[in-house]
Amino acid sequence: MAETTTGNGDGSTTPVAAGNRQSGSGSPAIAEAPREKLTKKAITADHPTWCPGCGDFAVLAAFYKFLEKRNLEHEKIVTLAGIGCSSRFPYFVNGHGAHFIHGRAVPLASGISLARPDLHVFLFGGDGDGFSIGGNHLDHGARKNINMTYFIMDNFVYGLTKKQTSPTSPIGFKSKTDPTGAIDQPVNPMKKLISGGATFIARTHAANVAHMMQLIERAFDHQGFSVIECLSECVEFFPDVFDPANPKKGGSFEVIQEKKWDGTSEDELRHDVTDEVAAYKLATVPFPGVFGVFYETDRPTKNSLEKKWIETTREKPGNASDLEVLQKTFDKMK
Ligand SMILES: Cc1ncc(C[n+]2csc(CCOP(=O)(O)OP(=O)(O)O)c2C)c(N)n1
Ligand code: SF4
Ligand SMILES: [Mg+2]
Repeated sequence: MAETTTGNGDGSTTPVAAGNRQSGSGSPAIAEAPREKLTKKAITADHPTWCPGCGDFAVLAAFYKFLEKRNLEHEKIVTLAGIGCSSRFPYFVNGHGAHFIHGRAVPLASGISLARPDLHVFLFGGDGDGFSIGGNHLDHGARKNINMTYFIMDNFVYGLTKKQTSPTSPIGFKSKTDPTGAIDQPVNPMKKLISGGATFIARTHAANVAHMMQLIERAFDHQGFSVIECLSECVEFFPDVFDPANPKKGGSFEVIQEKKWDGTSEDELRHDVTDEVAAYKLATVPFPGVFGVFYETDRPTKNSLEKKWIETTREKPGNASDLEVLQKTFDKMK
């Protein structure tokens, strides 16, 4: 979870105890007005423009539930996205947010997360946005372990642009770009994320709101680059593709049994979420695969490493101002 900090006006932040904020230098502390509980009404913005029945509605509903449950500071909620039907998400959340360039949501979110580590940065988007045009950015956000929670709504198709083959479309899928059926090997999101270096990797389904909620909470509580792939049906351009994974349509929804470390013989068969190779093996289970947390590890975030680096850089010239540090750096280049 993000630590509570206050801006120092120079781009840096200082941790403050909740309810102990100062109104300005030299002025007495002003008691904070009690916060009203965050309600669904307060966080709802425009009425979603998705097609009736689109899986993305359920993701939004789960996100509203999560925000209400965790009662986050309203002004610290940031929702960001690239372009796509799923990427329209920030329009529907009343908070800070941006609907950015197709595939460039991770760099945008990275800048915001690094500049304002006190904010809760949530990123939303589709399989095309995340694994195709944004695939390279996804890898670098993951390896740098930049603190954010990324929800990829995977419908195996480009929905907004009306049915082109996406990087997760199965072989044989007929679309406007593959009228005779897709021939290319699809991306395996779990494998890509594991090898990319993401530190929290999970998989869920939009038909299972309770499961989505559990995973959003765990991803949010994780420090670092946390990603959830959520199968979310495009009822318009790829209907029923998730039936085998949708309990509401009679499909199976096999949840990963995580190790409890209770020393029992059953536990030996359970999944160790810190075991990268075991996570990779789970990712090879054929469609519909398994659902839950594949991998989770603790690694320093870029946010924390960069903070330390900035502090030592400032300390060296005797806690000089940012401008003085910059000037000294330029002087050295002369
Ligand atoms: C640079 C750029 N290339 C292509 C497009 C066209 N475009 C917009 S959304 C999109 C794909 C959306 O697919 P996905 O990310 O899976 O989201 P979905 O609509 O399925 O939720 C494409 C190709 C664009 N807007 N910008
Ligand atoms: S086109 Fe598909 S993904 Fe887009 S809103 Fe409609 S059902 Fe959802
Ligand atoms: Mg898509």
